Amino acid sequence: MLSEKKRLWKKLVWLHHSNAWIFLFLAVTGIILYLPLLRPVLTVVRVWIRDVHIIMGFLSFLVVVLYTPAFKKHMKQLGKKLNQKVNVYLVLFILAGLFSTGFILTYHRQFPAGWNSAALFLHDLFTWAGIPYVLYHAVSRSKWGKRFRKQKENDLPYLIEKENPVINRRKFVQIAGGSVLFLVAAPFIVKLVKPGFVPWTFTGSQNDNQMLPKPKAGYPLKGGGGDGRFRPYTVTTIPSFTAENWSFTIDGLVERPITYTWNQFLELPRKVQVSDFHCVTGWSVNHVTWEGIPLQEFLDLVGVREEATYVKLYSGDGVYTDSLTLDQAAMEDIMVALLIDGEPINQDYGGPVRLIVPKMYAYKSVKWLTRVELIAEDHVGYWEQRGYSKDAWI
Ligand SMILES: Nc1nc2c(c(=O)[nH]1)N[C@H]1C(S)=C(S)[C@@H](COP(=O)(O)O)O[C@H]1N2
Ligand SMILES: [Mo]
Repeated sequence: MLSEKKRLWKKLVWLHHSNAWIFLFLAVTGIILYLPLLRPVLTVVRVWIRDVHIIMGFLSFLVVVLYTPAFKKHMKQLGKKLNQKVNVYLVLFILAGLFSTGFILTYHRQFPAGWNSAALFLHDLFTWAGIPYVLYHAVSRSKWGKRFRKQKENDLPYLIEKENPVINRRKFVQIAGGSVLFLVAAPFIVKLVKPGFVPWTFTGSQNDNQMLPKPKAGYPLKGGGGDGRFRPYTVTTIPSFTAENWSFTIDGLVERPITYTWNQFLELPRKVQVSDFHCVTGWSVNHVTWEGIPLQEFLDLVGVREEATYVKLYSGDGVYTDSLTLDQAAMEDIMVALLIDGEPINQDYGGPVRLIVPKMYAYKSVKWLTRVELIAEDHVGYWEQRGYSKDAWI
């Protein structure tokens, strides 16, 4: 009887601690993916971190599925009271919330539109509720556990923990605390290495661009304003532009390459459209009103040569690029946008001028667009080189 109890408890302890480590790993990688401050510095490993996060999420789900029946049996054996169960059910609820929303985010192409945003919101919520709760659980149990164990020298859990040195709550708390501290400090450490990097400017909307005269909206706010919040992404420090140093070029395999100054660019006739904006990581902003020039109008103007099959899109940040086939580029809702919801596009949202490709994930929507080059062979874009699919269709 005792050995059966002991085996069960050992199994539980093992599952519990595996899950604690997996949870810590998920929390750290999740925060890394979330923190706007870290977006510009982790670009090389970002997709890799996301994939490992997803795999570990599935693994943790397995562990919980294994844990639950063993736990039930254990509770029965020890005749534990309900208040101790409530604790566990709360943890299971948080984990279930994280699993289900994580699953929807991973497979959001298979779910109805709008689910991804809701899932992301809840995933964030469960994370911010779950991490403090689990940390509290670990810390409080470690103090309480020490006292408790001294009193009950012949308590079975105590005996097994003593036998099994892998299980060390204090070590867990140390590593968890260390990771959180490290994540908080990371942007500032990066600042030491990359002097141009300003950690505290990546959270809000900022505008150091000096684009004068300011573009004025030529149309009323058709969409009524975007619904949702953009999460500003950049793989470099946010570039800033002035009317003097900014220009816009269409060249490559064309008959008449052209470069516009800011003043010339403002003279171009603009159109307005309302479209949804989807990031492949799960967030969306719906019915945004964009005002600008359809990409196709530039292509018609310069005369695309026969050898050209792709357009390569360059960001003025000097690093980010992407591409479209000529057929894709002909979609009439692809816009070289100047205004968002009736206002000039802010610097951190890609202003003065960004591309938008509403039918594709937003990594195609190159921010700070300054050059469109017609090329003969495919170009693999920045995120596509780092793991995003060439197929960006939503
Ligand atoms: N130059 C540049 N353009 C970019 C990116 C970037 O990092 N640099 N990120 C892309 C991705 S993945 C997304 S989701 C959107 C984000 O737009 P936002 O920063 O305005 O929210 O911009 C796209 N265009
Ligand atoms: Mo994105």
